[in-house]
Amino acid sequence: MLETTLGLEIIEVVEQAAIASSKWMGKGEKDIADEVAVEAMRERMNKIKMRGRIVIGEGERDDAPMLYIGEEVGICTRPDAKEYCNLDELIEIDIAVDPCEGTNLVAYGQNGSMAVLAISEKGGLFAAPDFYMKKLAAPPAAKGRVDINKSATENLQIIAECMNRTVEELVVVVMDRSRHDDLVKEIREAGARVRLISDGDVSAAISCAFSGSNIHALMGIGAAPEGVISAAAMRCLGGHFQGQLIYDPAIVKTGLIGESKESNLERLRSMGITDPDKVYNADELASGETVLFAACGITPGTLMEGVRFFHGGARTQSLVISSQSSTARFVDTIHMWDQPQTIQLK
Ligand code: VTB
Repeated sequence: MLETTLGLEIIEVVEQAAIASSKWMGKGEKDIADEVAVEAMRERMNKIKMRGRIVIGEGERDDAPMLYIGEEVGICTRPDAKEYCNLDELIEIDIAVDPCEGTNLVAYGQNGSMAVLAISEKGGLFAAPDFYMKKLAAPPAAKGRVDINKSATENLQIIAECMNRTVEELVVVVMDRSRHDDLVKEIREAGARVRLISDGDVSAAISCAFSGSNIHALMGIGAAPEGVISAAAMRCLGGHFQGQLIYDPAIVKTGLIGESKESNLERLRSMGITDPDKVYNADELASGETVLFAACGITPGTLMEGVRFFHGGARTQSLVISSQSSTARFVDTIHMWDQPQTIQLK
């Protein structure tokens, strides 16, 4: 149901966010690149006949004017919804959004940014707190064989075995942060090669599920909300994804989490997370019966092209993944605003 009613619409949602953001590519203004993506995503979402609720968004209501956690989106959430929607037949859906995943990448014109979202029925996506998450992503062949509790060395040996190759033939993506110094050292000593990225671990995680991407694992700590979005795609693609919340400021000192471990644990408890050390699998982070994922490249990346403008229009590439139809569709769209002079075939 979700896919048939929302399929094309959610492509437009990510396309519009990507186009808006890409106008700010290379301008050194990461906040604006984000803001315009949020605005475009929200505007397009509110034209869809649905009753949606943001479960992962731009932050808590007080800090985020738009697409805040708990915000209702879609025509059928309007006070006059009766006029437009058959409220009896309506399914309520939960939405996780990251309108500009990799704001720095956009601001500095670097590869790997995208507009992305995941959708499921109400309760189908883990409402991850704004914490960090230790992540392990690996190709479908290694699913359930690798384990976040094993060492990087062991996991690399398992991936190599499952893929019938040597550890030297593997590439691991790690975010370029000092917290990963030991991890990077271990991966190199094990014989694998490392791709350090400055941002954008959603794209890196999902790339593990596609052979030909030349990315065989994502290891290390990134943000938890991005982990849920990655898990939604990996669940549909049959790739391996595990995540474990990080709440100890001794492990991650910057950013989202507070200064004291105790207060962080308290915050998690208040959100109903009783086992803070739990390792979540992809199908626990995205547990709904139906899961839909859509992303559109802002700058070029491993999975998708970035937005390309031409006189009178633009061309985008998106990836839409559905658990319902078991499909991963690459959608190449030409957006014609004025009468275009030429439309290129490829
Ligand atoms: C992480 C990563 C994201 O930002 O959230 C990162 O998951 C921020 O990490 O993909 P730090 O706080 O360590 O800088 C992204 O790279 C982009 O949103």
